[in-house]
Amino acid sequence: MLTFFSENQSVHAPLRELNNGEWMDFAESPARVESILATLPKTSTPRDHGMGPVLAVHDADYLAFLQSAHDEWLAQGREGDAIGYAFPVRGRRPLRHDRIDAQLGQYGFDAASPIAVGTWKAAYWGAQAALGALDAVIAQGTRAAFALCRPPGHHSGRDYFGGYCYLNNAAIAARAAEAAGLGPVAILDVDYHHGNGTQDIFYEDGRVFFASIHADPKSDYPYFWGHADETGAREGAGATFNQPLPRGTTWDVYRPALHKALERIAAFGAKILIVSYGADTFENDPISEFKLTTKDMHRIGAAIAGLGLPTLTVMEGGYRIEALGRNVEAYLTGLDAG
Ligand code: SP5
Ligand code: ZN
Repeated sequence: MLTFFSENQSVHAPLRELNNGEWMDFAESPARVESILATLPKTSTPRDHGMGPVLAVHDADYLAFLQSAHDEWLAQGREGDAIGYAFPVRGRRPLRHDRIDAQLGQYGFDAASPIAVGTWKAAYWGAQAALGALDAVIAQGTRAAFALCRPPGHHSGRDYFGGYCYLNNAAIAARAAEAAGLGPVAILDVDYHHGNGTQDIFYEDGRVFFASIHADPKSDYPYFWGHADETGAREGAGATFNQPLPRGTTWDVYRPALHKALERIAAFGAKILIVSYGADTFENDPISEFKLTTKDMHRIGAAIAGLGLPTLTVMEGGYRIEALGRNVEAYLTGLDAG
């Protein structure tokens, strides 16, 4: 499988995150990439596609904030990683703030996604990895390609970060695919957590279908999105398909949901598929509660390949580092075997 990754992505290394009222080691660590790279034969460095494709998804003020946030944090006398702690209740009028804490609240939606010294550079190159993998699907006519995106992207919306995500790699690739005339695009999100950022970006867009299978937001992060009655709005009505599943989900519960999602994608008439792949559905994931095995990862890949669509996979979550490489490998092998 053609894989895209830039060493620049590893300069994002926050120290810790707030979890259940306590500090814990940052789960989305650079070691994740080492585990995955160890199982992949060879990776390509993406070329620089510039800011154009990023601006096609994200708000310009938000991008300016992301680029300067850590410098601003230091300039305002702080040390270490920038973390917000005050978030405006929805409906407050949008004020322009100079205070870094206010900006972190304005653009972030949780206290678990620090902005560290290398965050912008890593996020930028993570998005470039997605664009490089898309190039491979387009130009070289490859049926499947893999973008080893890190940091992940699916929790990031047009003008917000959260859930370890700063730029929405899947959405950036989807817009670029549309611009290249490859649409209609479908995005299938199989990370344990609901892809709220991706959903938001395409919620009123009927040309991009978004299907997600995830832990029920009644019990799990990100809580405020991902419920089954969120099905899209306006032109996007009917083009969002959420299947929340209970904690403890095993393959016998997951499989029918996956097939339903694939049926809907086929019925939509997608010509290209982007998969947001998270290995945090794994039975031993430290922050998640599904019970899928490494063998099930292979089955997910094979079922997706059954659609017969050109497929770009972007990496999202997965935090059991010792097993992460094997899980990604199993998924990609399944995708290749079809
Ligand atoms: C890309 C991605 O997978 N982001 C996930 C972000 C989750 N952040 C907060 C999760 C809180 C989980 N707390 C459970 C602790 C179990 N010991
Ligand atoms: Zn996740």
